[in-house]
Amino acid sequence: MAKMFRISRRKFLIAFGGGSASLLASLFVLSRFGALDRVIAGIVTAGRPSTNKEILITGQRLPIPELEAGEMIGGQRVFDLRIQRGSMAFVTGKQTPTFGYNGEMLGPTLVMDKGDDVVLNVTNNLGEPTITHWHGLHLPAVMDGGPHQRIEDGETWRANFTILNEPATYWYHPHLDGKTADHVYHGLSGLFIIKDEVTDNLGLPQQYGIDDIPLIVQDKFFNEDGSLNYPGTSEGVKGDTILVNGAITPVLEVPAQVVQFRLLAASNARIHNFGFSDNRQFYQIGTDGGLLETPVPLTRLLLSTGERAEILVDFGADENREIKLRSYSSERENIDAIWAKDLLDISDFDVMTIRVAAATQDAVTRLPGSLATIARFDESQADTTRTFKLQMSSFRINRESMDMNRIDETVKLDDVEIWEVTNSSEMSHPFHIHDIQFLILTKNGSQPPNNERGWKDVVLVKPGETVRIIAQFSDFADPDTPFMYHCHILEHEDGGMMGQFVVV
Ligand SMILES: [Cu+2]
Repeated sequence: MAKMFRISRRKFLIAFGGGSASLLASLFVLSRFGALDRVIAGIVTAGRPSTNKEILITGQRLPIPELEAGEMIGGQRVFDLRIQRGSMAFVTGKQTPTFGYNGEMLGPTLVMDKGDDVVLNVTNNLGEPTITHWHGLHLPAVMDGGPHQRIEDGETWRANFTILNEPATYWYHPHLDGKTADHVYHGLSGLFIIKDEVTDNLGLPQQYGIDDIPLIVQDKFFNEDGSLNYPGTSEGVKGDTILVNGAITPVLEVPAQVVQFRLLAASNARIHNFGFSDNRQFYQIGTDGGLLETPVPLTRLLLSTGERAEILVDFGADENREIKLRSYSSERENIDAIWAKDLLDISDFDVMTIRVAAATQDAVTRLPGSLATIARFDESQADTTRTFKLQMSSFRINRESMDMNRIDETVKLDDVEIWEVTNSSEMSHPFHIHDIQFLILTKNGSQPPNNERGWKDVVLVKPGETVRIIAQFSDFADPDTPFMYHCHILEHEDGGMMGQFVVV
C-alpha cells in the first residue's frame, strides 16, 4: 500500500521536476487558463480506478435509514445489531456485494435519551473478525469498540453503558486494526441520535425523515460488474462517485419550511465543503458532540471524515423549486498538496438534489435564538499539555506507528488537558480522540471559526497547522484497556497514524 503513495509522488516529480524551459512555458499557459490543477490531478490519478458513470443508477429517492429506538427490557434500552453481507443495485443490471448492519448496507439510526442505560448486542456474521466503535460516546474503555474489543465471526459482543453525552448526532462503525477502512468502505456505518427534554423543546425540526433528515455522505468506485472497487491507496481512498445514505447522488423531497439536516462525513478520506447551488445561507446548530450556543450562519461548511454537523435550512419560500446540495471542493484552501488531490478535489460537484414540496401542517418556520450553554474550560485549569506531531511518512504520531502493545499516553482521571496537535505533512488530517468531547482553543494561534466553537471529537488539522484543544477525562479509569486517538482518514489510521492512551 505504501508503494502506491510513492508511485504517485514519483509520477508528479517526473512530470514536473525536470524544469525544462518548454515545460515551464506550457505550465504557465495552462495555469493562466486555470487548467494546471486539472492536468496535475489527472496525472496523479492516472492508473487509479475510475467508474464508468454511464452504468450507474443515479437520482433515486434518498433512502432514510430506519429509526430504531430499541426495546425496553428491565429498565435497559436494548438494541440488536447484526453485521452481515448484503447486496445493492448501483450498476444497471448488476448487484453490488456490500456489508450492512441489520440490512444490505449502512445501518439503522439508533435513537436514545441522555441518561439511558443502553445495551447493544452486536452479532458478527461477516465471515471475518470485526468490531463496532461508538464514535463520540463517553463510556468505559472496554465498551468503546476499539481494536482491543474484537468480535470473531459468528460471535456476539454485548456492550452496555449509560448515555452521558449531550444530545447530538453520533455514529457507529468498525474499528478493527488494519481493517477499518475496508469494512467502512463496504458499507458498515450507522447513526446515533441522542435526545433529551431540553433539546426536544427548542422548537427544532424533529420529524425524522420529514423535516429532520440524516445525510451520510460517502464516495466509492464501482467496477463494471457492479462490485465495489477498493484500491486501498495508502494516502486515502477517494472514490469518484458520491453516495448519500447508500444511494448515488439521490433526490430528496423536503417540505417548504425550516428543515434540519444531520450531516455525517463518512467517506474514507474525502473532505467536503458543503453548500447549496443558489449559495443560500444556512445555519449550523450542532457540532460533533452537542448544540452550539446560537445558530451560526454559513454559506459553506467544511466537514472532514468523522465529523458531524446539524444544519437548519429554510425552504419556506422555495415551494416547487429544485436546489442542489453540493460540495464546493475547489474553494477549499490548504487542504492537501496537489499530489494528494483527485479530480473531485479540484471541482465543485453535486451531492444531492432537493425538491421542495408543500409545507407540513405543523411546520417549523422560525430559527431558534439560543440553543445551549457551553461550560468552557479556562486554559489555566489544564493540568497537563501534551504535544502530538502528525507525520505521513510511515503514518506516525510522535514518530511512532500504532502498536497494540504500546500505551503512548497515560492520563489521570478527572484531569483537564490541553492537546496540541501539529501537522507537518502535506495532507490534512482529521484528528479524532475517543472517550471525550473537547473544545478547540486555537488553530495556528487564532480562535476557531464560530461553527467550531462547540463540543467536538474530530478536528481537522491542515498542513502546517497547530490545533490546541482542551478536554476533561472524567468518569472512566481503566489501566488495562486503552482508548485510541488517530487520524480519521481511514487508510491513514489503518496505516499506523493512531496511538493509545489509558485513563488511570
Ligand atoms: Cu491522516
